[in-house]
Amino acid sequence: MNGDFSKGAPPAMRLFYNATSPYARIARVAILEKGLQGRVELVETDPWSNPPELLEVNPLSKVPVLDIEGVGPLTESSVIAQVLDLLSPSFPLLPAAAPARIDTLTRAALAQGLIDAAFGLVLEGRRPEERRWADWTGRLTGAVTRAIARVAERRAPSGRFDLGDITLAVALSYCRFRHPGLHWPDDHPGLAAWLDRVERRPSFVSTQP
Ligand SMILES: N[C@@H](CCC(=O)N[C@@H](CS)C(=O)NCC(=O)O)C(=O)O
Repeated sequence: MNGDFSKGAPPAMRLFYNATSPYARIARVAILEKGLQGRVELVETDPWSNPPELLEVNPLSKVPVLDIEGVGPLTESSVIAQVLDLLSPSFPLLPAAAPARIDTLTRAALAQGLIDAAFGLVLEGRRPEERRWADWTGRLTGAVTRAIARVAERRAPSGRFDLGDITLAVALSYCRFRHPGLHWPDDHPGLAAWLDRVERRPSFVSTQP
């Protein structure tokens, strides 16, 4: 495995993605913000149908997968974003050193958990009505509501647009897209206005579900 990206042009890559996947959107936004789109072939796929070309790079049949020439396939959106950050010095997604790096990773982790809960709610809603588990739906809704309240209350502008911000904006955008009945934009207008601004970035416009 050749993982030394310090010399020469970034390697050729393929990104397996699905247009509505928030996890894949993190990788797509990261690629665009870092200006790496010229090195990445986008492969749209449906993970739910176990396509052989996806299974070859990810036995879990999940997106995103970033297949890097000379390195191999990477899974997990946050791992993909962190490796993309190593490929080019432009637009750093993560500060180099603690404590700023810890802050970015902590904010990205909470936002990732928000996506997990919001995505879990979508999956629960796809079950036949009689098989839905109200307690579980309530637990996930509580997690979504509390996580959004926490970021609204504690989010201080970091002065940069980093992986924590990208993951949070993808998470909130996904909540607005999949759960329009949740009234967090009314409860936290400052956060909703921030999301409106982020959604005008070209990287968000072109990856809208
Ligand atoms: N923790 C993973 C989650 C990836 C994930 O669950 N992706 C969904 C699409 S939104 C998927 O491919 N699901 C197919 C499945 O679970 O079988 C990440 O951050 O990349």
